[in-house]
Amino acid sequence: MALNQQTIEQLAEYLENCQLQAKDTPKITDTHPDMDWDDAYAIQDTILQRKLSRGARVVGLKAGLTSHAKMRQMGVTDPVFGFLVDEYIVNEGDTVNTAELIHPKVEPEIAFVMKHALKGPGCHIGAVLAATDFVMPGIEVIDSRYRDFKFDLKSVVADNTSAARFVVGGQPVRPDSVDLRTVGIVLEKNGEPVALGAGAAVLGHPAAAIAMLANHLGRRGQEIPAGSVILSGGVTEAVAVAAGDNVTLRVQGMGSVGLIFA
Ligand code: 0L1
Ligand code: MG
Repeated sequence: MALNQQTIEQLAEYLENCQLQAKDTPKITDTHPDMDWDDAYAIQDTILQRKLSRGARVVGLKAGLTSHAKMRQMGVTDPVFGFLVDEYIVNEGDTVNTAELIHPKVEPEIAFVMKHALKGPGCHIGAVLAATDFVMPGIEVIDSRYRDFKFDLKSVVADNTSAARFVVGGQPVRPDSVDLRTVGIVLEKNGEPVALGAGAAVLGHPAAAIAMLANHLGRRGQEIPAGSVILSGGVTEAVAVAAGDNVTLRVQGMGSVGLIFA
């Protein structure tokens, strides 16, 4: 690690305050160019510890930047991983208060809910499907704390991969009842389709993102707990939203899920 413990704690407090106060910042590698991957995940872990100490509960995990469309949009080449806590949950059809966010965007995702724990290394798509209880449509609301979404991957990891809100819903289905590669998705904003795609846009198969997450955690001595909800990453590029917008995600054979922004 390149940063000392005090700097990691200061950066975690700073970034979490940016989230809680909805204020943006230049990316933290501008002032800490030597920050390494362990530092980045240590800052993310410290943000999680801060939330847990105030009574938050971990409800799941997320993989981000898992489609070429997203990677191209953000000018990066690798997936990243983050946590989901209860303060990010929005119920189906509920309203998201944009005053609590900086510059929200929505991502259409396939969410996995795990029946069994999953531990890497060596985790593959088959192991993911065997451990999955059901899959369902999910919309992630991302809100990078970095000004104009200008960042590098380490800064994004430290910022818990821009996680802000998410909703899951629609019609959950067993993973063996659907071909997650060919399943079609339509994201609508204010009744108009704004992004279209198929599951294979996510690393060839959305379960591959979950396997990557399990292998990433395995290298850190951690696992995906049973019961977790996991967002496998945006199928398309992210779409900016503002107060007054409503967003619906339709996933073939899995119904739809929606959110309103006020
Ligand atoms: O969930 C995601 O794919 C977002 C990862 C972080 C990058 C961004 O803010 O777009
Ligand atoms: Mg996402």
